[in-house]
Amino acid sequence: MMICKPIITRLILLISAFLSLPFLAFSQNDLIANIPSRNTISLNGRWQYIVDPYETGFYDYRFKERKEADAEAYWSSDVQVNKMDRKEHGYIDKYTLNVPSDWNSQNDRLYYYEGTVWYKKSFDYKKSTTSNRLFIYFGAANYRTDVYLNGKKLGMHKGGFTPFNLEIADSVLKEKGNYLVVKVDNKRYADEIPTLNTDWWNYGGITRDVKLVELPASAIIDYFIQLSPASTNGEIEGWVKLNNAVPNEKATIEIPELKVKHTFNVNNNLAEVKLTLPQFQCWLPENPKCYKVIIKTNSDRVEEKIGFRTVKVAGKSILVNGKPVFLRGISIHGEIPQGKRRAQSQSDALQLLTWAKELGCNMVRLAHYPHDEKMTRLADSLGLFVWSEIPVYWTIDFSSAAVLGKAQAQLNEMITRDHNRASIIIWSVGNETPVSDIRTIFMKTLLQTAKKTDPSRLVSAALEVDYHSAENLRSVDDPLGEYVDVVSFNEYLGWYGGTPESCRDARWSTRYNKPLFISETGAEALGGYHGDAGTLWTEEFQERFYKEQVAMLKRMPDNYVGASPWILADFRSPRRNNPTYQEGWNNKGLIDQQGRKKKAFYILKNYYNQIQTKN
Ligand code: GCB
Repeated sequence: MMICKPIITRLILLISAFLSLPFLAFSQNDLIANIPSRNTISLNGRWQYIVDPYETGFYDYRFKERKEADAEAYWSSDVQVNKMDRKEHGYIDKYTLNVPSDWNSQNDRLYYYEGTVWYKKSFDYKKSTTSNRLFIYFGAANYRTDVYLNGKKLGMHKGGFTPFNLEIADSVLKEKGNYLVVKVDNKRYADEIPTLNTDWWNYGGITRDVKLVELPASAIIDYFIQLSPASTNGEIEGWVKLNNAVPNEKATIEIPELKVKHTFNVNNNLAEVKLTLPQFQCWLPENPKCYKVIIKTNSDRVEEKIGFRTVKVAGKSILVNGKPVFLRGISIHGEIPQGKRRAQSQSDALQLLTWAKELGCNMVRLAHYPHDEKMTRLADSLGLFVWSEIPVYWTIDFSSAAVLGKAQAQLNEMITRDHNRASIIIWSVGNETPVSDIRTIFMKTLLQTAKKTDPSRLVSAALEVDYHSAENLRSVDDPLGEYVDVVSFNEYLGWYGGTPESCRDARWSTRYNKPLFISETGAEALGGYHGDAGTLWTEEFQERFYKEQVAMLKRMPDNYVGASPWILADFRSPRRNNPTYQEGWNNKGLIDQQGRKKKAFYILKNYYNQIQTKN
């Protein structure tokens, strides 16, 4: 009997969905949580580099992967010892790049580059105690990263927006002159995440911090200290995960300001945490109260500030701390338009989130991939709800179990890094994925993985809308609606189809009895280009678009819980090639390429101010 391929694929996906486990692991070690609270040595700064479009440092002339000891591999020493040593690679100070940063914005030769760049850094390191373990930690590097120390491979990671750490064995480490080489490759592939096609620039490089991290032999690897979703009275249900726990180990949680101190037994490297907070202030955007929480074992100690709040869906509302909230949001790319570059620093995060605050937001949708950890930590302290997303964008290969594994790996890394952030209320598993049975199984699996990994938050995905012309009705019918907590959709009525005035009689609904969120809407305007509101690309046209949208938003059905229009600031996109008004930019920003506010900024701000005053 012939079994057709789609059935086999569906079966594989179903089994993996059932197991809800990644098929392949893409980072070799468990992620270490809360790096800022660890003993670290920064490796940021200038790194020497080699641009290697043919990957000569990785493959030999037969295009076979080079052996570890191959002297021509770019992880091997570039030092010429004898005058007859032929070295066809070398790291010199004439060629250096800043880390963290994308490479495209640092050098004109790399503006459009997609491929391999080798980075090299030397460092000295003396262990303080012999029992300490040492790791190298990358906040993110896009997309595939291969790490070598003193000619030995430490590991490989895939995924351009999530952190990873690799252990450095004592046998590899030297006190002086460690030779660290990192191969970063940002080529796009059909079976990666994101895939070949996106509407944002594929910035390459080591885009986030690099650090050496010291851990004791028996260490706290991760912990989850959150109110249980059902909590009405400060009940915390969580866990502390250890690595190499000693027999009879115990984990203590302390919150000094609340005079909380509880100790829990550790079994199989895990302590289950159950405690009730005495009277405390809930975290909310209006009062982003965070408490210092100390997690201790006999040999390890970490601390950080954690806010406590509940979030759940009840009927058509999102309830935070038991009360309905309306999300005055904005979508954000991790880019600084004035620098034509990725956002990478604390001041970049402050710039983006301050703009969102000025707009009157209480929520940001961090699109379309996990942003720098500095963003989510700052959202905690500034008081902004966060939607955080993995780059399952458009036409991923939904029929592949291996691709599902890659998506799950990124999802796990995103959640692990940020599952103690009060600001994050929604994990999103993707954006505008085309409806099909196989896609729905794939996405449903991701939603279930997110829920299983973190039951304390909502799950969603940005969906598309169906148009029923007979009733002039636009509705979200996507079968994935059944599995999300919040039905979110992107609509561009008046930009992609219709005129802004089409909004006047547009009706919206969903067949799911759930909260309805507009994850995108927007129109382009070239900053500083003025004319009448009937001329496309002018700020006046964008302003007209927003006026009509806002009037429509005021008439949305009663399950409408908010919006995150597209987008805070203009961003680079290779798909936007109008030679006069785009030139490689998506100009739907409310803030332009120079960082100036466009006219439409004030229309949305006004709407948000009105809602705020009404509430
Ligand atoms: C969308 C996508 C977003 C695009 C935007 C646009 O629906 O989700 O990534 O950039 O539209 O500008 O067309």
